[in-house]
Amino acid sequence: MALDSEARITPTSAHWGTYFAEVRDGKLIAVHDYAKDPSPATIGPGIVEAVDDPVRVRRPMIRKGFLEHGKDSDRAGRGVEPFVAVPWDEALDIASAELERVRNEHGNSSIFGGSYGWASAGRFHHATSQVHRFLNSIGGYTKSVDNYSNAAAIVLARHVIGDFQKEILDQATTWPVIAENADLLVMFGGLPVKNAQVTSGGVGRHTMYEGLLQAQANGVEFVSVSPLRNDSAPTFEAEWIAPRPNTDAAIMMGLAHTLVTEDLHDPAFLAKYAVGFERFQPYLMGETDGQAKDADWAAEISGLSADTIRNLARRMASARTMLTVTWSVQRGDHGEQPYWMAIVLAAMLGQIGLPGGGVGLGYSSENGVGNPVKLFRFPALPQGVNQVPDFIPVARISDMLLNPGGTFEYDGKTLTYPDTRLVYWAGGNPFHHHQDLNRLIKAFRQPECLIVNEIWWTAMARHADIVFPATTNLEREDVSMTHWEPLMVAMRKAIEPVGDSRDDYAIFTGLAERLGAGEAFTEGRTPEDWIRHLWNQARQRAGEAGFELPSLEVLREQETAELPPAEKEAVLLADFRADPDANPLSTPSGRIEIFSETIQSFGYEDCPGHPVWQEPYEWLGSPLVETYPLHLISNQPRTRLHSQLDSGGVSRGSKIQGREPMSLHPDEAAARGLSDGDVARIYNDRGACLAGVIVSDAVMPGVIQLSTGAWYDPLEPGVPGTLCKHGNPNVLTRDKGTSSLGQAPTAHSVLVEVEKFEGELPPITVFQPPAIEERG
Ligand SMILES: Nc1nc2c(c(=O)[nH]1)N[C@H]1C(S)=C(S)[C@@H](COP(=O)(O)OP(=O)(O)OC[C@H]3O[C@@H](n4cnc5c(=O)[nH]c(N)nc54)[C@H](O)[C@@H]3O)O[C@H]1N2
Ligand SMILES: Nc1nc2c(c(=O)[nH]1)N[C@H]1C(S)=C(S)[C@@H](COP(=O)(O)OP(=O)(O)OC[C@H]3O[C@@H](n4cnc5c(=O)[nH]c(N)nc54)[C@H](O)[C@@H]3O)O[C@H]1N2
Ligand SMILES: [Mo]
Repeated sequence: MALDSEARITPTSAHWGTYFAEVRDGKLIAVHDYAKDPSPATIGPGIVEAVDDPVRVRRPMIRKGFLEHGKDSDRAGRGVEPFVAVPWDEALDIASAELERVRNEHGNSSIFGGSYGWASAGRFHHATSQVHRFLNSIGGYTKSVDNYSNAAAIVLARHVIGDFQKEILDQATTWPVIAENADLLVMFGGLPVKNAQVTSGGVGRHTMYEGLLQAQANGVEFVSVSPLRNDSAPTFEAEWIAPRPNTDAAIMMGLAHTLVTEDLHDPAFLAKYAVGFERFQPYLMGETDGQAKDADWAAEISGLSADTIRNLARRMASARTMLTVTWSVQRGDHGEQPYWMAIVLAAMLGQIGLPGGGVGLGYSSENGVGNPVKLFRFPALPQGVNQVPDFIPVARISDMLLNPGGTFEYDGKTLTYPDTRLVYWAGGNPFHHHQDLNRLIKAFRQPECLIVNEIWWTAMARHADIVFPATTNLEREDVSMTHWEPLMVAMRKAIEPVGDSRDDYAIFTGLAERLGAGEAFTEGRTPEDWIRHLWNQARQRAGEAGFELPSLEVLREQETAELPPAEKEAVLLADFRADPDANPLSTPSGRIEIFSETIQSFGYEDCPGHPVWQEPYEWLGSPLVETYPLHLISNQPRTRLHSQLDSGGVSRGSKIQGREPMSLHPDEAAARGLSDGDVARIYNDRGACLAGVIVSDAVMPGVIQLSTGAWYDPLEPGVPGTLCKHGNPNVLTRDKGTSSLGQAPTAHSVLVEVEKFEGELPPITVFQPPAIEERG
């Protein structure tokens, strides 16, 4: 669409929505929401300032010490020394020589290319797909498995209920069915609408909020079990139950115990659809360890009253109840347990497979969960074959770098950490996503070479030896097509690449050609050829599935296309309920496993054969509260996606004196002399950061809330334990797996203390580029 001779409006897609970019004189001046979206995200406009801001990486950069000494450089210079700007050819030569050296001297398993991260929307220019394809084309790499979002659930679910993605999330009962049939939603972690702004790969219509409104209009009642009142939007008038964080498994056991003692559970359902209740029941009733897991016991642990727990159990048993659990609840120590226990509790209620009843694991964690959409297998960039068998569970990265040759447990296997010499990252930010950043800094000093493709000077780019400047999706053509989302978007190039940036495909082509793998990587295709190739594959699969997608030309003309509606309304595990013999689960027994012989056989003390209550390493019931009395909830930010667009206007507009906002209860604030607008220092033994204060009774006492995603901004770069001036919570979190089973991240189990920051406020420097030297 053309406005006048200088203005153009072109469609694009982001993980948080579909947008129309308005460009004048080659500059992005606005992004407009998609007209058919009933609840556009607040995140979108952040790109307008960020796309060409001072912290864009504009040219290839090499850390000074690395340019001078290569693999023998002082690696403590990472994140400290200045960078030197070098021409593209020279940077590509240096990087490819390092890749060549490492694969010859140490083998491809010494290249870590896990490269976790959300990257950007767009099927072709998906940075993590690109880096994996590239590394496979040169002989392979050590990869990572699972994710930071729901890794404990992924590993647990395959043993106890089925494949987490394909059989649980993809089949989740849809919002219209819930609105139509449920009486009661009991929401562990609430259902924060802020998180449903996002679906990985793109969103057309944000439907989750609408779904909740519809449910409310139909008289559905809401109970939110969460440390934060606003995890259920005020509109829904949910009853707010605020337990100590990380005590959900105990609360669910208290509910389960009440069901048994009051004869409210469903033995017929358990007998027909589950195995092992008889091996769990003695633990629940206290026959095995002398401790009944009754409501009084759960009240003691959670800080709730026993009556609250008993009444909730009765209410759940007397209505069509959907039990929902956000992914956050398993992102804590022993995170497998609340998820397993939620499945057991729902099985005891006997409503699994009924419309509007049973269990939902991840509603609101992305808009896509429960979105009524036709399931369609969109094509993806082929990754090739990885010849290296080594892998790590994704959150074990620091462990891997610090313990080459060391062994660890994961899902019944004893595995060995490879000896990592080179790390390649594209499309992710470990200084956002990983826990215990001071430990991560030490870990990143181990490899001989660290290469990063980045758009902005994130802390990850600042800690690299070689940085290649990457484009944003507004600087390239693409097509967005993604899971859980019916809308496909022709993403158009709106502006020229900023500075000397290139897309990841061009960067990897340059490297692959130097390493004799040019043809293997590109298959002779230009980006336009690839986009057409992928789109044509989608069209072919559509034909096989009995519907049509337009040609690429027509798609670009009409800007978007939509999948046909789903054939039937999804009700999770309805087929299993109808006939469990004909439609068994993919678990070993084909049934819901309340007791898992497989998990029991692993012999893990930290994850035995049935759900148990085990204390998290840090929680409000641990002795550590005498030193660190506050539980930190570092949940997802409302104003951005993780660390993306933190330098843009929307995110920066939310800061207090330039710091990330932190909310705490009026009593906690008063005890520390804190008021709205102050700056506080949050600290524990692992680190410290500053944050801006919001005093709010929407946070329970004993808890503080500081979202993830403020860019790491160290007061003294390179000094372990130094203050983060800006408010990155991962200087405080602990780097430990959920258990030997899942080895998933545990960002939500951390205690801290807070004090007023009285000194002179150090300026935020992370939104300026690092020191850059010119040569010659
Ligand atoms: N404390 C705490 N920590 C957490 C969480 C928490 O709840 N609490 N949540 C965890 C979860 S669930 C997740 S998923 C992770 C998210 O962690 P990440 O996915 O690593 O976070 P992002 O900020 O999305 O990082 C993506 C990076 O890719 C870059 N990028 C975007 N597009 C492109 C591109 O086209 N090319 C290249 N080369 N780069 C690109 C962006 O600039 C950005 O720096 O964080 C985890 N960390
Ligand atoms: N705007 C925005 N949306 C996002 C993202 C983003 O960065 N920005 N990230 C996306 C990604 S990658 C993911 S994985 C999802 C994550 O989705 P979630 O994991 O569901 O998101 P969180 O915001 O971490 O947590 C939701 C709420 O759970 C509560 N909670 C935390 N710990 C506990 C606990 O122990 N017990 C109980 N009962 N409640 C607890 C917190 O109060 C928190 O607000 O969000 C996605 N959506
Ligand atoms: Mo995530």
